[in-house]
Amino acid sequence: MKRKSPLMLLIAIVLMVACQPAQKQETKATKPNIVFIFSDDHAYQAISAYGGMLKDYAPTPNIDRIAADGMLFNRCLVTNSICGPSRAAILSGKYGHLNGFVSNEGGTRFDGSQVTFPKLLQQVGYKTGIVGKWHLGSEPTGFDYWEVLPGQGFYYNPEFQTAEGKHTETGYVTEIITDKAINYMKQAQSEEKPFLLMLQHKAPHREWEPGPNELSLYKDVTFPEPPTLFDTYENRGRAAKEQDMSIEVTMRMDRDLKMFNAEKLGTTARLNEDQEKAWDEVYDPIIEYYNNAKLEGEDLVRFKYQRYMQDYLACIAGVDKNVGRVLDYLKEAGLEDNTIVVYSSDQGFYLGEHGWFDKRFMYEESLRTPLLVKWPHVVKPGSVNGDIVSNLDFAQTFMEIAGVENTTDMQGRSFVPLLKGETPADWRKVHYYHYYEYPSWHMVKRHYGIATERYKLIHFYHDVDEWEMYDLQEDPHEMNNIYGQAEYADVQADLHKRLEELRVKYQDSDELTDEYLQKSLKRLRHMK
Ligand code: SGN
Ligand code: CA
Repeated sequence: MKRKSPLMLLIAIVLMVACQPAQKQETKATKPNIVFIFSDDHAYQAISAYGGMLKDYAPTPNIDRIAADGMLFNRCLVTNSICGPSRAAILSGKYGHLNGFVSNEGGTRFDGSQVTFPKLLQQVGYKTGIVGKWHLGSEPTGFDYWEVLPGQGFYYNPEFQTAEGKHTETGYVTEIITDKAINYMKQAQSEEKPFLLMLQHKAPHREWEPGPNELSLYKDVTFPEPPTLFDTYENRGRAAKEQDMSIEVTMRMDRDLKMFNAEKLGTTARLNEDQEKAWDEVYDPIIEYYNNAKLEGEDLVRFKYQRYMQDYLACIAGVDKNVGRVLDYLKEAGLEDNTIVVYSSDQGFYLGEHGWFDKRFMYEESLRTPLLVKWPHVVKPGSVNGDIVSNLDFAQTFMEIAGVENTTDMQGRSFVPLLKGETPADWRKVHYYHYYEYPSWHMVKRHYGIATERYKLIHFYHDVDEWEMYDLQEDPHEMNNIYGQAEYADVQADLHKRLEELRVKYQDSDELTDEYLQKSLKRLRHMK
């Protein structure tokens, strides 16, 4: 056998050593990590970077850091304001009528065999991971690591599901999810691969159970009331009048507001002895006050609103603190420069506007979701964008960032140009929406519609056949349905035309809707 000369060997070794790290360096330098932090039911009204009346009462300094270092989107609109459908749209880049997931209820399971953006990122060398709320029925696909909450998940001592099965952990869900996310990033960094992390919180979803460190944070704070807290739904149709999501009627004194007179109900019953002791120290005096006060009418609604805000915003304080932990970790680990951080929520939420909690309606508070993006050296710090973007765009945006050539039939559009401060001339000026889940929780009637920068046209088509139209410039709180008013006839005709165009563009139709109503929604129950 012919032996290699020592010189040749040396050259070979030098070449190997010189080339390998350079290659890795290049992958790392050209492919940024993506950290997608996603919470459940986080209203933009409860993020101080968005301004608004709660900003000084319940600030979110860590989420605000993302806006200060990056871009805040003022009009990110969802395709369907409800959990599973939002998540399915994000993964697939398609509306529910095409990805098959139109409703949380009715036994729908996300078809994990379809194309999703995490699968495409894997193909270009990304490590992909998801931890936290999933809520899509089937097991996650397209992830190298997944550890999710079964169903809605629990706040205290949550269960997690992995490919191996379920296990329970002790502690508070927002903190545990963050611990797991940081561990995942450590692991990914040691593998020297660019990574995608989907860090999906349960908080601040109903029943709004604050963590041990935030339990007493707002207990003595009185929050300002929204001007529409006592809305009577005049000048609107039956959908707004017949919903079941009001603070007055629907919100439960015990499970939602924790005014338990006997043993704890619902998920609060999961507290262990120590957790319960800390809990009772905070809630017992409030329960005592409530029992003595014998509140009625508007006073009772006001009390409920304050209780709701105290708990909801305390859950968010926990999320915010843990967002801070992630940002700090990225910095300490030297990952900050090459990591994009996105903060968003599955939809918006009512914080007493129109007298409501929950979401579902195409009205502004639930149609709009927060979106903040930090991308060092690309996004100008402190920038604000007012273009219409959507959760439908997230997949293609992440694909462009990761360098995936888009050969899919996804329905969104990458907003990377917007992040670079250059809105294309043909960027969308109108957004299409479709909500299906009725009859079901909160009894919001099925509707579809469009939103432009200034107007909305909405068709409630089931149970009723009613149109609503709003002029957001004249009527930002959407209190006055102008559909059919003579002075808006031209605008109305134009909106109808654009609605039809979008239904064709996105391939939605009455026939498809009927098919879904018969198939996946026939088991929807009235759960009042
Ligand atoms: C639960 C809540 C509802 C909520 C749905 C959907 N009820 O059923 O208030 O609208 O989730 O929320 S609760 O009594 O269980 O709190 S979603 O975020 O998953 O879409
Ligand atoms: Ca949600």
